Amino acid sequence: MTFISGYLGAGKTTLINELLATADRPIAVLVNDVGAINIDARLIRRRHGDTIELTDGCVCCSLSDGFGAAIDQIRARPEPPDHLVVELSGVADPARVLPWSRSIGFMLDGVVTLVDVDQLSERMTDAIPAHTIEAQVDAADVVLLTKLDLTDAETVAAAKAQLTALAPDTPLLSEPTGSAAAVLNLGGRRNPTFDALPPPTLFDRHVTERVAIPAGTDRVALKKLIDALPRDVVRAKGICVDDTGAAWLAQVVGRRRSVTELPVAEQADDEAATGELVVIRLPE
Ligand SMILES: Nc1nc2c(ncn2[C@@H]2O[C@H](COP(=O)(O)OP(=O)(O)OP(=O)(O)O)[C@@H](O)[C@H]2O)c(=O)[nH]1
Ligand SMILES: [Mg+2]
Ligand SMILES: [Zn+2]
Repeated sequence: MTFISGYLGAGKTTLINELLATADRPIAVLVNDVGAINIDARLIRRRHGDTIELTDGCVCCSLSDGFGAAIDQIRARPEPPDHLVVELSGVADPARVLPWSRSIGFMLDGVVTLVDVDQLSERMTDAIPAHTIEAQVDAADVVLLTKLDLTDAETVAAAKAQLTALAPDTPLLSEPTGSAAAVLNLGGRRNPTFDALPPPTLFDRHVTERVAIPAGTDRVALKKLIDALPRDVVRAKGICVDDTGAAWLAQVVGRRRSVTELPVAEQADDEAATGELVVIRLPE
């Protein structure tokens, strides 16, 4: 079992899709998305059938029954996968889910924490994301730096210094290619202790909202909609289908806001996953 952790929008789903594209053996994926709609499960499932979702809450705070049931379901398969990759929610503390890796039939391969170097310094100025990121880095066997293409060498060096100060003995990976291969088969936990469970109270303090995307919204209108979201929004995502049948994916990660087309061939038929933005803010 491999846990992929990292703050909201750090690039977890992107990494898992990369990893599945190059996998040479059966991998099952369990995806926890805090919103009421599991956009990530959809984005993974359209390329890879074997995806289980945990939706509407954080697995480390409130969805542990669901996690247990998913593990039972995977174990009971006639041909169980070689590897289970778990995408934790962006607000999860990996230390709170580690004990699940001792479920019968599983062993822990490692905790990989992604850090968006492009927005690390902004995130660390607010106590809620800062505590979340610190806990995630603290629990990591490996820290993978992401968004290297969006930033400069100076920012990367500052991020590395900040992360090294938080976790001096944890390897930092900053290779833009081959990351997927580098994060599986860590061969067990670097530090095999399972500390007492930290309290959940620190983590799930983000505010999650749903914003309807009006029928007929096209690319331009969707971009306008996300550009109008308040600046305290740390994460938003959603899919809509316009009048021509084209599907658009909106992605907000802090100050970065984009709309991209979902290729028709990759469109799932689950209508339920469209027409709404999941918006996550910090409390006032
Ligand atoms: N430029 C750039 N964009 C990236 C990189 N990794 C991820 N992204 C983009 O960042 C946005 C968020 O990526 P996701 O993979 O959905 O992030 P996540 O950690 O799964 O997000 P949550 O599950 O919502 O916490 C998307 O628009 C990605 O295309 C990267 O290395 N470089
Ligand atoms: Mg994701
Ligand atoms: Zn949680």
